[in-house]
Amino acid sequence: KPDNVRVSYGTAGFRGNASGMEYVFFRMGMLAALRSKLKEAAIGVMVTASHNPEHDNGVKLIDPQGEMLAQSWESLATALANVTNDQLIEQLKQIIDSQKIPLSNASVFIARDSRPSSLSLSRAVLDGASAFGATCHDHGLLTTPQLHYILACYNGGDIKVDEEHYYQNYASAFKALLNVVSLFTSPVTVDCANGVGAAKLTKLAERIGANIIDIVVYNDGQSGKLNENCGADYVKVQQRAPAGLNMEPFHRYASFDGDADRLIYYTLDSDCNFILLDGDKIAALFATYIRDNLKKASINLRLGIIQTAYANGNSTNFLINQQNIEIACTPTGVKYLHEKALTFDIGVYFEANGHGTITVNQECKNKISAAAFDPNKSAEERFAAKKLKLFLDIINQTVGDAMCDLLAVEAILQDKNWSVKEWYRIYTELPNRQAKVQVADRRIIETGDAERKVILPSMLQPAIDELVRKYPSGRSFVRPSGTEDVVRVYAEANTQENADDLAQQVSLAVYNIGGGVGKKPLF
Ligand code: NG1
Ligand code: ZN
Repeated sequence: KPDNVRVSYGTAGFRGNASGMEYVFFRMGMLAALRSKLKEAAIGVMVTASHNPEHDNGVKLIDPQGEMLAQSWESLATALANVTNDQLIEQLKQIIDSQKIPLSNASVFIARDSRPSSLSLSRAVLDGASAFGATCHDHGLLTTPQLHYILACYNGGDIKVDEEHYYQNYASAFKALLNVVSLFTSPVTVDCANGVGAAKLTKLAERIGANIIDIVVYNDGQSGKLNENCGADYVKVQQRAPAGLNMEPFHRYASFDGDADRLIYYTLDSDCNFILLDGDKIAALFATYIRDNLKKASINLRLGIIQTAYANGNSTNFLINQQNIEIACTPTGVKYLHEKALTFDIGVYFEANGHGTITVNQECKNKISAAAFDPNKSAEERFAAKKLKLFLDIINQTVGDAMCDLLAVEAILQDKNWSVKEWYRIYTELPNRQAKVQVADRRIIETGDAERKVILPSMLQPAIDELVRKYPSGRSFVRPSGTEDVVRVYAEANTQENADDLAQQVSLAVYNIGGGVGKKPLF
């Protein structure tokens, strides 16, 4: 472990430049083994830095049911990663004592994305876990959601589960739904960010069959660099297509990120304007589809959508005012969204960047399945219940899964006989802009109200409020990033010019009041 380096387990585990991080991966292997002993179940460790550049890497632990590591263990992970080599044994003893970890067996599932550094870093995890006598299952290259799925199935009793099982499960769920909805097959082009998703999506598409869904893989990693000028984050933040992609109006395009847990769609309109269909729009499509089928099936369940402050203001208006669907807002980070989603019978959660899924509790799933065969219901009601059941089977409930979400979007569009045009027209986004500001210490910025207001430094929120007032439909907020050493700025307004202007002004306020360093943010 290098001296004077501090790392912390953030919203997506540990992340940073891959070189010199081996000790973190080794120690997380050990921690995973301890957690496995405590939970008496297999624990997952994913080696990926998601949408970050190729030279970065990261590691996160996955709890037995495929959920994120319990928050109470994040601080243990941070403490273990930061002690010196001399203190390591003592720190491990402390964790073992304080958590009352039994001397039982341990089982650790490991997978990695396609970064050049991932193989050796996943070996460091294996070494750490083996040091505690854990039985290690190295699943090699997988998408993050595939590892979540395999782990949850294994701990649920299916000890033979493997990657192939994932494809068979979702391919048959998709085919079952398409058997009951009308068929139309225009191709969808998917930019896989030159990441692990390319090979995996190809396998899934093969299992479904080209006669049922025509998936064209773009950026398959054969030549381009991971996440460079491509991928979901690039397309969302830059609001433009991946480099080199030749687009045609109204064709469906989608992008994954580097570990395939994010999905966004885009197209061109008839004037060749770039149209983005982001996580908010996917959530709106899913939620309205579920709501409509619940209604048609006369099933009464509590449906909610969970967003973050990054959700476009017009998506929130559309869902609340036009669709009458319940909405909740949480801080950024999937763990918060997921937790909130579980408080509804059916929870649809998405970050605007395209990470999201649907949660349904088992009792509600049973209720929907039973309604599909209920002789007291009409044929229409039973049909809607059946479709809803089959639709929910396509969803990976453990975590946002770009491949499953892609199938779910495709299925809904087919069922509604919608082109991408009808979908993007459900509401029109307010123009928006994201920006980053470098400050000396981003931790001096504290936020509240699900990150929509700055609490400290106290001068900053009044300054933002004053700027926002100048722009029609203006809204802006700032927060310290959990994965990069920057303060993030978000702004939206009635025109793109105004949104850009507001983002610029708020960035300057952050720079001036929040201790900016380097060049003043000008764009
Ligand atoms: P930070 O860096 O905390 O903004 C980013 C995303 C999150 C989440 C994490 C984990 C934005 C604005 N933020 O977090 O939504 O996906 O990465 O990957 O997209
Ligand atoms: Zn990701």
